[in-house]
Amino acid sequence: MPAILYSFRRCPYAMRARYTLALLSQSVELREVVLKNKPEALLKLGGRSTVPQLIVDGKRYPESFDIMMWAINQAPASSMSLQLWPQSKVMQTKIQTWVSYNDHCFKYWLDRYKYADRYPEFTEEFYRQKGERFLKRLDVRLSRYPYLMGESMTLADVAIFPFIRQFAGVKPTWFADSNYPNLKRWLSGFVDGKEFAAIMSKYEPWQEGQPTIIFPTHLNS
Ligand SMILES: N[C@@H](CCC(=O)N[C@@H](CS)C(=O)NCC(=O)O)C(=O)O
Repeated sequence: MPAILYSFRRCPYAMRARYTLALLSQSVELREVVLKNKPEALLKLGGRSTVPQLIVDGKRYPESFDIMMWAINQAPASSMSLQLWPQSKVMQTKIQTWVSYNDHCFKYWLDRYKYADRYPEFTEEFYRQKGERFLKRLDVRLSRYPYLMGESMTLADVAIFPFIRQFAGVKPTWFADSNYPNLKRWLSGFVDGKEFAAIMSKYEPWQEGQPTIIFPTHLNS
């Protein structure tokens, strides 16, 4: 039985998980979830019902980064898996530090910028400026290297780009006019690529008993 991935197309956590699975050609059964109407099969697992969630032989991975690591550990040692998750402990710690900053600090301001009307204590511009601190750091880093860790894409890039895409999407004109040339180049490399188009395919919400959808689709044949 394939591993089951509960996913939501537009969720940045789910995007990073799907992107990693696709890069490493790790196949899962994809179950598209509507957050307002989560399927019974997910709810009855109990506890957290956030997406993405991966279920493998009864073992549950409710954190997107753990799903990315599952994909790395499943994949045969290849140039892609070693590139995404280098063996150097120093590099691994650096990747985790960037991802952790994204998830725990940047995401906080991103939510407030995106939904400024729900957080009327401060203005949208205030929230955007808080988020821009991370954009600036990324832009400086990316002025020196094509990717966050250097010459090659790692899990740091894959984990973070969906959140920068979301930030850019709040006010696309503002982002287009902003002075983050390196960040824009890096983001375009992801969102204009064929891998991203492939992981953003649309599926109807999953229903019990429906035909299995294998993801990534290039593993269907
Ligand atoms: N720390 C989790 C966060 C996942 C998360 O918050 N997902 C959102 C969708 S983007 C969600 O499921 N929200 C619905 C809910 O909290 O019930 C991860 O890395 O996977």
